[in-house]
Amino acid sequence: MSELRFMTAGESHGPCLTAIIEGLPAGLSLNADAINRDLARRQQGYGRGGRMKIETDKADVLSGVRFNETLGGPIALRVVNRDFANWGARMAAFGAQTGPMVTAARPGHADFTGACKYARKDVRDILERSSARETTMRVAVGAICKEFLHVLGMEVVSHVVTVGGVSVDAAKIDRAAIGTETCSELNCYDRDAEVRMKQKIDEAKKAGDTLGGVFEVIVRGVPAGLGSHIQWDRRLDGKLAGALMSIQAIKGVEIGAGFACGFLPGSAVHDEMFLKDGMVYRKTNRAGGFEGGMTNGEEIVVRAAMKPIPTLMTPLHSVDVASHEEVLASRERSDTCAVPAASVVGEAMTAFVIAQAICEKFGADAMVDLRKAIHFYKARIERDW
Ligand code: EPS
Repeated sequence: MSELRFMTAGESHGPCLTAIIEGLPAGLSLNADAINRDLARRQQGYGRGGRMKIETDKADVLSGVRFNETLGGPIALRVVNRDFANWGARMAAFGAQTGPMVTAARPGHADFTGACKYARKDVRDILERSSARETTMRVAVGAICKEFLHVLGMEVVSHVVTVGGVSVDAAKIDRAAIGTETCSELNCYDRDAEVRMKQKIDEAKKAGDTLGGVFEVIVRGVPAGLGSHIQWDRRLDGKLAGALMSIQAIKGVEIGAGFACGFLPGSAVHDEMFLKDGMVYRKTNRAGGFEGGMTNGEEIVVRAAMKPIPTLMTPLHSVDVASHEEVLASRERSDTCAVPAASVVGEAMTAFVIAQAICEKFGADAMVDLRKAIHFYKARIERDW
């Protein structure tokens, strides 16, 4: 069976970013608005830098879709970098190098390791691809996966829970509203905490510093039984954690109660099971929607921690890859805080992993067959558990 997969290409200041997603069934209704809406969400957020004022990311669909429906073939997507107009000579595919080289590595970025590994003397050869601008295409791909999941009754939403050490008060958050309300500037659903988070961002910006944080992704309506306990690489919680960890600047991922599980007894961790009208239900969801590497029918709840962006306007102590001297790290235009943007990328990666698991379990040639397969499966597990 073919697997749902995608790949991206493009440099941050190159002519465009591209992606190919392959393995979605034919007959999925799509429109450009759904993709462009998420692209716009990724560009927003208090604490973002100058680049987002230049770009208005819009996806061109170059293949795989005809008259608003997928054809089953690879879907090729392109987002043009408007900033290329300012970078054409410095980013030319052919010809002699123009413009200054970047040689002072930024601690925490791919600069130093990438320059060593790929034997590059201009750190720009590394930073152009390692930049979080690449996540534009993950979001475009993820928006298509979200549409696919939406027509099957699943919703992928997110919210920011911590920025720069300021955390939301979970008791104040109406969880049902997450993803339905118009997004706030930090994609945060505790307004008081958001005010304090914005103050922290202002302080960091003034100090030439940057801030990280934590976001949470929730998937509603997922059927039980995606993934498998049978083999290590079929455990869906593992795939999800890997997909989130692959997002630029993510340093930690936890599912459900996550790290807190290590501090609590079993009686305070496991979600007890009850019966109503012959159906199993739970009063808690500390497992975050996974048991034995499989979805258990509860909401998927996964959090990711983002480190502060490594480009500091008050630069850190570092080394120069050309002169081999100690220097201050290079400064590039960048963001003070990009956690809200990362939360949109988190939705995209989560949507991709769940869509992949759906295609694997139910087949992915035609939407009509897939819908029926899910319908019969759900009816069976409700009846014959
Ligand atoms: C980004 C585009 C980049 C940065 C940021 C994310 O634009 P530029 O480098 O032209 O200012 O704003 O990149 C990084 C955080 C990074 O580490 O490279 C974007 O589109 O998200």
